[in-house]
Amino acid sequence: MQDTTERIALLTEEGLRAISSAKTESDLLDAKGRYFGKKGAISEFLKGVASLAVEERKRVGASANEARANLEAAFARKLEEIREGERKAREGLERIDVTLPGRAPPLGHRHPVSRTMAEIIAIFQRLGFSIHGGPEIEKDYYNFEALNIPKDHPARDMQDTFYIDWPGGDLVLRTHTSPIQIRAMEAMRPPLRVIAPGAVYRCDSDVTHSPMFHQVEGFAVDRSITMGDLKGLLNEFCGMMFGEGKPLRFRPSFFPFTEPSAEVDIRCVICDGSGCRVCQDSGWLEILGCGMIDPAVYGFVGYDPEEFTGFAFGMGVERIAMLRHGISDIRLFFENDPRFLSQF
Ligand code: 2NL
Repeated sequence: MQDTTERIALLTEEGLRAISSAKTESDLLDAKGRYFGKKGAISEFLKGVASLAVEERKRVGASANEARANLEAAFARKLEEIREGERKAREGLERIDVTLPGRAPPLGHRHPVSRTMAEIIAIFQRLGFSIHGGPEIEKDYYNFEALNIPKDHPARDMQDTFYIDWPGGDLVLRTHTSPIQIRAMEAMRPPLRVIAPGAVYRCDSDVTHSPMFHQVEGFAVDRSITMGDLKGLLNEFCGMMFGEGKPLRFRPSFFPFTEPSAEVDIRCVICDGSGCRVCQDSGWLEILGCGMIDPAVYGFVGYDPEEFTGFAFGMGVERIAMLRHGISDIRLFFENDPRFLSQF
């Protein structure tokens, strides 16, 4: 029976060695299966001692149980050791370096068209003008009729204006911000100095035209306002917008709502007059239209044209932003590509 005890001691020794050399949890479970699991070597060995005498069987059984308990304890210790090792390794990998600088979220800024518009508005505010707004869906009356734009004018064509299909209403998307100014005149008496900024809509789309764009218009009405006041104001505005002393010129033009009318050019911001592609070798860039308010307009708002005179002007904001930054395609403003927008 010495044999039996020796055999158990041998199996225990082998089992302990397998446990101590295990590197992973699965190595460990492997060792358990082989030596002291349900079908392990010790259990198999015990099956073979059923034929022994009772006393003998008790001794062998006790010795086998003790061996199993030792192996279980070694197994539990090793399991904890392996798990602790894995925990440490994971902590090393996942360690957070709190001294690293944080990732700054990319900082946005205002759109170049919004910025240009805000600058134009700020200049006229300093010059004593107050800001007015109005609806973008406008009555035909305010957008055309009260501005002395006749029924057969091309601007009224379906080709040029977005008409709103709405029962009973002669509604359009405003094609300029002038209707804001008609509404202001209707609501208030002179003396008035008003600017009207906002989005406007025209059925037009190419490199220099977008179906939605922005305008700033302005007007002043008082007793004995002259074309001289208009020229002085716009000279001041161009100096503040494009640099003091910027040369400008007035060219005769036509608008249905002003008489006389003029277009204003500034010395080319690219070539300063020597001639380039942007100014088409003229040395000048058109930046706005203006004129003395036509007496017919006063008829619509109930002002006495014998008592009051006034001027008005209008400019496209995108056009001014394009000239200032040398941008050749208006559509870039509305694609919202950060590679474009981040440059301004
Ligand atoms: C342009 C030209 C202009 C006006 C707008 C105006 C408004 C009223 C009465 C008279 Cl209520 N005039 N606005 C006058 C002349 C020119 O705009 O080229 N805009 C982009």
